[in-house]
Amino acid sequence: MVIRKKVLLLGLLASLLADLGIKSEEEKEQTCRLLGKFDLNGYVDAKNHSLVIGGLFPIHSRTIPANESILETVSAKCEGFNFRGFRWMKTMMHTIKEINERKDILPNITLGYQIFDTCFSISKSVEAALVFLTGQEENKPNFRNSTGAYLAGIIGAGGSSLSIAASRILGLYYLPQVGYASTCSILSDKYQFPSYLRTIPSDKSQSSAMVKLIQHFGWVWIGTIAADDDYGKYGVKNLKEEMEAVNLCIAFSEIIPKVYSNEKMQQAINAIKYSTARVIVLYASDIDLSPFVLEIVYHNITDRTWIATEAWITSALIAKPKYFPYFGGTIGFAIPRADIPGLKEFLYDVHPSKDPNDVLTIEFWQTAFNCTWPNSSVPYNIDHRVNMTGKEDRLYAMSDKFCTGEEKLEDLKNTYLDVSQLRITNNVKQAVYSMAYALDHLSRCEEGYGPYVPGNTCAYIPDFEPWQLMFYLKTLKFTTHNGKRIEIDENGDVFGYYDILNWQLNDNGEIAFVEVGEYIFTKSKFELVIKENAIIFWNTESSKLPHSV
Ligand code: TCR
Repeated sequence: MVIRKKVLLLGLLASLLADLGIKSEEEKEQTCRLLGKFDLNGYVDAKNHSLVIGGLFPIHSRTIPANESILETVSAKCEGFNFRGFRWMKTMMHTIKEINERKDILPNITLGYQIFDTCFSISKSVEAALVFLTGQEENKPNFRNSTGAYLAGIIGAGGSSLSIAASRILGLYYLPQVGYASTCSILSDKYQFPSYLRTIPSDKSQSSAMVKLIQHFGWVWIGTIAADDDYGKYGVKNLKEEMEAVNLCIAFSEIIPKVYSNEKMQQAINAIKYSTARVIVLYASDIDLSPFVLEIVYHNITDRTWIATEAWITSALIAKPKYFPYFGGTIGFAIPRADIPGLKEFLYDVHPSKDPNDVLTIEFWQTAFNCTWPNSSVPYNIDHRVNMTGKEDRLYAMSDKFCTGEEKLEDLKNTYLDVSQLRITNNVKQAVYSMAYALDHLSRCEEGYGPYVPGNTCAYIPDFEPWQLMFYLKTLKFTTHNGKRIEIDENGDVFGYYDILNWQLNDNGEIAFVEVGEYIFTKSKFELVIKENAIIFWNTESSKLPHSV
């Protein structure tokens, strides 16, 4: 495995001009500097493989606003190590390893990977999409073959806005992209996103489920808070349309800013404070939600019932006992949980001494154990947002203690190692499997009986065209390791079900996600069931079901 610390890439334009021999060396140099360089962290394992699968994961939570000259660097640095994203990424590696060991899928081919950190940002996702397509060598755009192995397709990216941005570029080439967490309804539009598919249901289903939940409990007036991105905005838009259709009312509709703005944040807080609506839908990823949660605590806003989307319902960032007075009783949706055999051992197999260039593992270790790895250049816990809000409770305290390498992962209570709530993680696994099954089907094609007309021809590994693989992905059906069916429809979508979870405090003082019902949806059936004997915790003064009028 090669750890790709810095990917240097000239802009596509510069490369093309240079290839055409239009510029002198000096001019070329100038163009490079003007276009800047891409600086992506990630992992590549392409040697000895004919095919690689690309991956995009949010291993950091945000980019740092650059104050250097734009001519020097256009690629932002990142901060806020994201343990959950790190686990998702490792799951992709683990799944590829598993597939390579299997004799029944792609028996004569071993897959490699090329994975980048998106830092949960659109800019990094776009950079990565360009690198996937053009390669990393200066002046040499190398379509889909930049690692020396052919790129089959891409897994990711995490958030909808990132997948949308990447997809607009990848879609131009019809390069298959299988999402594991991007749920925005517009990604189903094949006119705009012809090569996007996913192993997670569209938010259209979740918004319908929410309306059913609201009706079930007899609430009428609902507040909504959305993240300032495609996920939040389209999610709330769908919800509003569905609510209006059944005569439910929106009391207020506010946005959580992406880049911290006290003014915008206070607008949202005031809406919550002064509205009589006691039930509020929060449509946001957990990463975007944490500054908002701190505001709720700061303003001591209690006696509200929050309806959670699947993006934060089981998030360790939000589900902390100290937030329980404010967020206890939260009710919402989660995609099904799964166990993944062998993953735990794979996750534990991580140590910074294995490779001094593995900056992500070093940062993982430093952040997890609150220490500094000796002689490493990896910055420890820089956090610019803390200084901006003044309210952030730091995730980890600063420490000038050195790491010894003897720290024990077993002693750690950390999201990365928590395999009790594998939901998106399982989607990552299934996304990788989708790609592998499609490749497997492609590889089993018999000339003369193939799918492409005229001539019923076949495509061959490794140098097939992206659309030839899309053909197999678009109609893919398979059974997962835990016996679930995955059937991708013509829009790249899947059906499934949500668990309905309620936040309660268990005897150990931890937050328990108690299953109180489920929402099942297939082509013909949409059904919400709240268990008859379910005991739901409501965070109201009377502990009774809240009214929201
Ligand atoms: N769709 C969100 C992102 C997201 C997410 C998550 C992020 C979902 N679930 C869990 C972190 C953890 C669902 C989007 O932007 O589409």
